[in-house]
Amino acid sequence: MQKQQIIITGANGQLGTELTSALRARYGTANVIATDIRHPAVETNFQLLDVMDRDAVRSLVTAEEATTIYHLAAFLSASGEQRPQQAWDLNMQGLLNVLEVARETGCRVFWPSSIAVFGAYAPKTNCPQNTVTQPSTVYGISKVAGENWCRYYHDVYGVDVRSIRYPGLISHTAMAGGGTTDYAVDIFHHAIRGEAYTCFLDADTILPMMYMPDAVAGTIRLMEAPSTAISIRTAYNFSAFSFSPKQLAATIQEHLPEFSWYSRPDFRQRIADSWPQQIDDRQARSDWGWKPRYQFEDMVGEMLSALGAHITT
Ligand code: AKB
Repeated sequence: MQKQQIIITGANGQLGTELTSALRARYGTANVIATDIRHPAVETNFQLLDVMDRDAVRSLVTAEEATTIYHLAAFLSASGEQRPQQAWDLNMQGLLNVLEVARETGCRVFWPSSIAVFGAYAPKTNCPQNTVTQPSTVYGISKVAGENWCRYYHDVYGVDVRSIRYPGLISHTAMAGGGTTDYAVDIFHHAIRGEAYTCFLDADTILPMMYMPDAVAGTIRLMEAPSTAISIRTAYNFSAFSFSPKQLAATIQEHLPEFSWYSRPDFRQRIADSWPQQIDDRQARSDWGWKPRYQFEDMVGEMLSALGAHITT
C-alpha cells in the first residue's frame, strides 16, 4: 500500500466522523488529520481549518506533505435551502480552494457529490449515470457545478479528483444534520428511546439510501482504484437500496412493535419529490468493483442492535 498522508475537511460531520475512523484504521492515526471549523468532543490528530481560507488550506497541505484531501465540508440539501447564499459560497468556494491547492501541490482529492444533482427531468427509477441534471435545490446546483469543476481540474490540470453521488447515508455513530434523508437516522433514535416519531416526509416517499459501512468501504475502494479504472471524472452513481418512511417504520415495528410514528411533511417534501427513487450504478460496479454488502433488512437490524434496542424478534 502506498504511503498516505490524508487531510479530511468537515471531519466532525456524519460522513466525516466515520470516514476518519475507517481511514485511521487503514493508514494509521498519525497519517489522517481531521479538520473542521469547530473542535470535536474528543480531539485526536485534529486541526481547526476553515476551507474558505485558501492560504490556510495550502499551509496545512504543504506543512503536512498531504497526499490526499477528503473535502467533506459543505451545506446539505435542507440547510442549503434555508441559507442559499451561504450554501453556495461554502460549497463552491470551499471546493475551488481545495482543487486549486491540489493543482499547486499535486495531491489527490475526494469530494462527495449527491443524488441531489438530479431533478424533475431525470428518470425516477434506474436513474442512469448520464441523464438530465436540473436540480431543484441550491445544494444540487452546487453539486452539478462542483462535478464539472472536478472534471475540469482533472482534464485540464491533471488533478486526480474522484467523486461519488451519495444517496441518504444511515449511521449509528454520528447524527445526520441538514439533509432531506436525515429522517432515516432520526427515526431509529426515537424508536429505541420508546418515543413516537413525526416524519417530515410523506409516508410513501421512496428515496435511495445506504448503510454507512458500505458508503465508507465504497469510498475507500474508489480512492484505491488505479487511475486507469476511473472513467468518470464528474461523479459516480452509487447505490444500495431504496425505501419509504412507511417501509422503514414497518420494518422497525417488526422488532419494536410498540413503535408509533406520524407523517407531517414540511419544506423537505419538495426536495425529496425532485430526487430519483432508485439509482443505476452499473458504471461504478464495472469500473472499480463497487458492490454493497448490506441490504435494507440487514441495515435495520444492525442499526437497532447498535443503538441498544431491545429487539423482540
Ligand atoms: C441530503 O439529504 O441532503 C443528503 C444527500 C442525499 O446528499 N443526505
